[in-house]
Amino acid sequence: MKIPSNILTLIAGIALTMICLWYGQNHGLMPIAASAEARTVDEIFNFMMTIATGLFLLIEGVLIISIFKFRRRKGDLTDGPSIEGNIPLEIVWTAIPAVIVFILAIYSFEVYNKMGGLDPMASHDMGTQIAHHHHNDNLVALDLEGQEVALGLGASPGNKDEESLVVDVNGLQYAWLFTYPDTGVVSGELHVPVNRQVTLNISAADVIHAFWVPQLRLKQDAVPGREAQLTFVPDRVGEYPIICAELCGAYHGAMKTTLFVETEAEYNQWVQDNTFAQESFLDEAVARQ
Ligand SMILES: [Cu+2]
Repeated sequence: MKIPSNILTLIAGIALTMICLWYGQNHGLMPIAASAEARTVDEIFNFMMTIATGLFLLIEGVLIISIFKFRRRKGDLTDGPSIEGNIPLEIVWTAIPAVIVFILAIYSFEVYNKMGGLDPMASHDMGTQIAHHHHNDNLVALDLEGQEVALGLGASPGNKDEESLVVDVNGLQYAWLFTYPDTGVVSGELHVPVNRQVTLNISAADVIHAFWVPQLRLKQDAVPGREAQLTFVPDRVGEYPIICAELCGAYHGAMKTTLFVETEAEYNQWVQDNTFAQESFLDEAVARQ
């Protein structure tokens, strides 16, 4: 019995659809998602993986089938049939990618906008940014004087909560320095409580660095003389690497630290410990003078 080819095509199409829908969710290419923003990014990534898997299997599948099915048989010295193109086919294979690209463009625009990336206020509102960032340490305040611009993801005022935890992040050769304006804590590690919005004001003291946490799916350049922002909601307790993602010098590869997403209690304890440690250090320094 011979199965009609349109039935075979239908079965292949269903199988292909199921495989790419499954693989789009189970590719395992992404690290753990530790923020609400990471989940949004993963949704579009998975969507693209689904489409890419379908296209890959379809094109490679047809190629492999053709290699065997239309190979030159022994003793066959004839030319292949002369085919002069196919207008409907060309319209279809132009229209399908055009539609896919259009959908992806709208979707990614939507995701970027949701994360605050398109906010014009974030990159042009110089006045308020200058006023806002004078609590940076002296070194930076001097560098940034009069020419600060905030840009970056999640910077939209509409996106920002009242109770957002603000941390000033300074990149320098070869370390990250985190200053908590509310409590005065200065640290080489970034500690944040889980499920509370965090706003990072990112700057650089010397050369261009980039603040990157793969588990947040967020990366932001740290540019001398400029102020950039990242706003996110960490929603998974854990320890995640903070990596400098811009070649910044000989020890660029060592410019790493850790983001600690902690429970409220753990975070408060850390703040208390560090406030106490810094106060006693300062007291000692004053006493010595
Ligand atoms: Cu760096």
